Amino acid sequence: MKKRDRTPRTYTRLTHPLVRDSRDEPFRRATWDEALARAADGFRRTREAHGPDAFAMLSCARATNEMNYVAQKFTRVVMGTNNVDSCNRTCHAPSVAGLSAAFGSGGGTSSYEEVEHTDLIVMWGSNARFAHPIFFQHVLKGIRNGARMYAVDPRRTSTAEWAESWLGLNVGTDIPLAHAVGREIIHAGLHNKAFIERATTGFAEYAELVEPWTLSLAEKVTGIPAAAIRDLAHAYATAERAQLCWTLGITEHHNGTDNVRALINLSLLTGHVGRYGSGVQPLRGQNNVQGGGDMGAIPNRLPGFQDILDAAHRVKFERAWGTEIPPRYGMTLTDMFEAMEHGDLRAVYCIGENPAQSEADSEQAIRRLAALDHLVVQDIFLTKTAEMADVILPATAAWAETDGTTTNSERRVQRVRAALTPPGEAREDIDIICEIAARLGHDWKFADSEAVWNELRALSPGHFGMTYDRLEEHQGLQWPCPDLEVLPSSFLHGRLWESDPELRGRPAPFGIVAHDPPVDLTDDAYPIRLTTGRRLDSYNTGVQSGSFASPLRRGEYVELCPEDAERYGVVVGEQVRVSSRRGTVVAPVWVDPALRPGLAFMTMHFPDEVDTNQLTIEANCPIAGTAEFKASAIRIEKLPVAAVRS
Ligand SMILES: Nc1nc2c(c(=O)[nH]1)N[C@H]1C(S)=C(S)[C@@H](COP(=O)(O)OP(=O)(O)OC[C@H]3O[C@@H](n4cnc5c(=O)[nH]c(N)nc54)[C@H](O)[C@@H]3O)O[C@H]1N2
Ligand SMILES: Nc1nc2c(c(=O)[nH]1)N[C@H]1C(S)=C(S)[C@@H](COP(=O)(O)OP(=O)(O)OC[C@H]3O[C@@H](n4cnc5c(=O)[nH]c(N)nc54)[C@H](O)[C@@H]3O)O[C@H]1N2
Ligand SMILES: [Mo]
Repeated sequence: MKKRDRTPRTYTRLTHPLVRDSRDEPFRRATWDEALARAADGFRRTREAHGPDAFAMLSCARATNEMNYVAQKFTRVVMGTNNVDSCNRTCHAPSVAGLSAAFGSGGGTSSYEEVEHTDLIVMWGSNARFAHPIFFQHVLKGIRNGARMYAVDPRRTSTAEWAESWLGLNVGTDIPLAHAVGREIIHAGLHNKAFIERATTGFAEYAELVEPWTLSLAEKVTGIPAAAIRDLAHAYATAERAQLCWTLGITEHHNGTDNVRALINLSLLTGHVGRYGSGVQPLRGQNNVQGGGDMGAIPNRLPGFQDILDAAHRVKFERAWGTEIPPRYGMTLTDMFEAMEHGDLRAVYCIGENPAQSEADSEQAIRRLAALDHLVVQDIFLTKTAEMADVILPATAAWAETDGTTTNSERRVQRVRAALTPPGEAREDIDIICEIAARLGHDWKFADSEAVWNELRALSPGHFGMTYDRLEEHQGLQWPCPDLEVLPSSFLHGRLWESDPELRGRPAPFGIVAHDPPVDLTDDAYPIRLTTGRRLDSYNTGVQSGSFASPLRRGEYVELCPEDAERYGVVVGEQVRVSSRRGTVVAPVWVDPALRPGLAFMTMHFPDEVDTNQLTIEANCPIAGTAEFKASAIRIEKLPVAAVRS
């Protein structure tokens, strides 16, 4: 077995542009002028030889709204394609798709503060204590104010420790659980008949759909005792106000959008939406992943979440930008990797994403990236993806070195400001994109980030009322904010409660979705269910957190419950071989009673030491394109003593 270097890799900031003439050569330092010209030339050549759709942009969910606006404008105006996407695809795209289908808008319905003033909080597939610690402070205040909390998670997480009841379900059985909760509510006569009648459609079909999901059948499929399911149903239906929050435990499945619909159904059944203190909340991942989508850095929406297929929207942007916009959706991140496989995608401009380590089945992802004709990476660190590039452009860090705005999960747009001096020759993301645009014949004059924001405001009605001055004055504003005087409501869809049908608008349809177990089945060869996720002390692919030297830094482990550790005869710290149908990694064991027999947990935080995504399966949600990071089948083997020593 190959000897492994386990010393943490150190990431230092990129300080000057790097280029190389061929992929076998090392990078050499270049002037900005040379690097920008090379980046632009490659894009021009690709477009001339293979057409606009051979290009794709990955836009940074950590950078500002203004940067995301400019990145999607570059894609649509300079390159002539809608192929722009970001890590939203790996994460909450199912939430956006599910919320849009139900309510016509992809945003979470409530504000953070509302969990402080609610009666019941359900944390469903969300470990907010680790992954959303600021939101979790509001949850704790809610609990102190008397709210009850339920947690639905295969692991007894740090979040679940705070709950009155933990429902430890089998991975991928959220639809059976949600349907059983729905059925129980209907059978107990606790559904909100007036709200259902007035504000929803499809109830009869929904009632029929959930009818087979008795408590005892759901207990068999989910592994949760029937009494606990019944208790959740009654608590949710009888609460005066209730907040249903979910994250990746729901979305990172091959049927993520269906999972989201199944949860939204419960809010429609009980009327827990569109009122202060009652709503549905996907807690978004990156600091500005909500804003990136709002700015149009997604393949199906123009800025302001305006549908590309709607001719009126296109015409508005075509006039403003002086260009034609292709009247079709572009490629999602998932489609892009598929298109690389077939040679249809030839050039990628990757800004602040690390797909070589964050995509499911990373060996396959790396092979596909390597086949590109032209890869430009613009980042603050030399990532694994950057190492594969032709041109590397050093950017400033949006959260500390750049002016602009970002938008959080409660749709609040807030100002960020440059507080630190960027290292070396690093330049702002927006400047770099504009320099490349200029070399391709588009000379945009943005004096500063506010000029970009004002262009967006003029084109997106929901942002029009948010001038920089007003954002400053109110410490951020939530969209939709169409008016320069009136302050926006803190929650969405109050309209559903209006008695006048005109004001009420489109009713919310129940989602008719069926249980569909994980694609990667466990069997005798791969008997363990692996789920992957996060820890409090590290961040995503570890680029921004992996290199810190601290006693808290544990590095990667494969976590097992005590019973399984005993069954495999392994102890804490012992190296094991972990294999899936895609690949094999070696990792030390951690034993944690928060897990249940047959379940293992790993993170994505230390891919330079243990590349967990070699194990995960690229089985995607057909609606949202999100991969099933939460359910792989693995086998664990003790290593022979000699292998451990090497
Ligand atoms: N400290 C820290 N915070 C972060 C990040 C980080 O890397 N580190 N990353 C940010 C990003 S990009 C995101 S998207 C968010 C993600 O935030 P979360 O989604 O809360 O984080 P995860 O740990 O990926 O997954 C949440 C939970 O889903 C559970 N789960 C797994 N399978 C299932 C299932 O089938 N059903 C249910 N109900 N639950 C299941 C897991 O056990 C896990 O506890 O965090 C953000 N915040
Ligand atoms: N196994 C497994 N894999 C997963 C997941 C999982 O739960 N399990 N979760 C998925 C999810 S939810 C996500 S969001 C993805 C995350 O996947 P990625 O977004 O690919 O990974 P990050 O590590 O967050 O990469 C962020 C990059 O942005 C750069 N950056 C930060 N700020 C700036 C800036 O201002 N400008 C520029 N130009 N660059 C900047 C950082 O240096 C870093 O290289 O991973 C996905 N992969
Ligand atoms: Mo994410």
